[in-house]
Amino acid sequence: MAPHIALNWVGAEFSIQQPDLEDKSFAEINPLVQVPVLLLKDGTTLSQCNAILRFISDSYPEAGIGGGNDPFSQYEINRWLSFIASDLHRSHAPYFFQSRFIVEGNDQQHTRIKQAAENQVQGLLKQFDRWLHGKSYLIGDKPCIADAYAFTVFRWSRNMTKPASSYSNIGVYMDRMQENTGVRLAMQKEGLLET
Ligand SMILES: N[C@@H](CCC(=O)N[C@@H](CS)C(=O)NCC(=O)O)C(=O)O
Repeated sequence: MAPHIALNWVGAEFSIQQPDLEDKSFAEINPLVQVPVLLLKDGTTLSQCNAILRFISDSYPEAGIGGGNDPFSQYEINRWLSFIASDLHRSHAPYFFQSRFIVEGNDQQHTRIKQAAENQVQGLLKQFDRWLHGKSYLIGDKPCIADAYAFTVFRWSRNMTKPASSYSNIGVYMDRMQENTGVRLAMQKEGLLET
């Protein structure tokens, strides 16, 4: 959803597909069998969410969603992108896929892995909530590519005891993002919002 939001923001011409990850033909497109993947008109395949987000922002500099030419803004966006991908995104993996984290685990072990993941996510959300204090967006007064990614990942905790939206600053931030046209369009298209 993050690249989908960014593509809306820059006004790109594109279509989206929900691939069947079980289908062997998808492994030919991305051997890691993961989304997102961006297929360009010339047949080039781009993978890795942050690289795709950068490609979109750099391809449409006039949209101003990648920090422009200012090295410090670039650094700040890259720092958010790294944190979201390497820390926040990854820490959700054991919450969703316990069997990848224990060989032949039983239900009780799976429950404990899930709980540990939830605890780790909560620690990161707590810190993220502090960082968001006084901010409308991650950098400056308009959304950037890192906001598209943060909003996407915040939604994943919606079934946890304490979802991201229940943190005061994150909750207000998510409401603000959800009012954004590009975000709403992406959510509608992905069936995540009533039309
Ligand atoms: N490092 C990759 C991670 C992508 C990723 O974890 N994608 C998830 C969806 S959010 C996925 O396709 N998971 C399928 C699976 O792991 O089976 C990126 O940044 O694009």
